[in-house]
Amino acid sequence: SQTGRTQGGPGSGKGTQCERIVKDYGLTHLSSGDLLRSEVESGSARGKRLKDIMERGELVSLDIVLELIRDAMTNNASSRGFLIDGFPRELEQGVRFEKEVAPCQFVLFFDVSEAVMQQRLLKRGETSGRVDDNEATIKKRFHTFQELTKPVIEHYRQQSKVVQIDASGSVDAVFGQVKSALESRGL
Ligand code: UP5
Ligand code: MG
Repeated sequence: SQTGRTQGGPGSGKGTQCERIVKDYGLTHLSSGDLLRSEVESGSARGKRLKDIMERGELVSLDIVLELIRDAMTNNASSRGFLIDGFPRELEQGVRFEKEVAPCQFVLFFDVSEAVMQQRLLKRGETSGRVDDNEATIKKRFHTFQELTKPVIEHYRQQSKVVQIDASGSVDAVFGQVKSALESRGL
């Protein structure tokens, strides 16, 4: 089955676009961030440690995320394809995931300025209850994205797997670009 990825900074609109994609293309959406947040909500001791890491805008260890995604894929084994959202966050994660779980066929990269991302996240923070939608953590998330995740996008760009999307417009405008990208890949 197909496995695509979404990439982009915090608040670039990955989750929002994934919801639209899933409706039209029948792929299974797996967000590593959402999987981590449900682990936190479970109230387990591990969840508590994860919450602290996410509150600092840092990355959760590779083994935990790998296991969560692998389990979610196993639970949806009959899917026609997976859209793995916001993952891998760093190179080593990507290399191991492709070797141990599934290769990556394409990457949708949602590109938008930090100013716009910050504005979106602060607005969401008014109601989301997310521990990381505040100015201090947003700054750290931007830093983590630049330092660790940008190189992942470059890695896939060298393999001609990246479709860069201007994610500054409306949800509909961005989805228009997503559709052309997916259709050009035969989806
Ligand atoms: N919005 C969306 N699109 C819009 C548009 N075109 N115009 C106007 N508004 C738009 O959108 C964010 C907000 O913007 C929403 O309110 C939306 O309505 C609005 P969303 O679609 O949620 O953006 P997304 O890119 O998905 O942002 P997200 O909050 O998911 O950012 P992150 O990538 O930082 O969050 P994630 O959940 O992936 O990770 C959280 C933390 O978990 C990380 O910081 C890290 O600590 C940990 N983590 C790992 O360690 N490893 C992982 O693999 C994953 C996460
Ligand atoms: Mg998201």
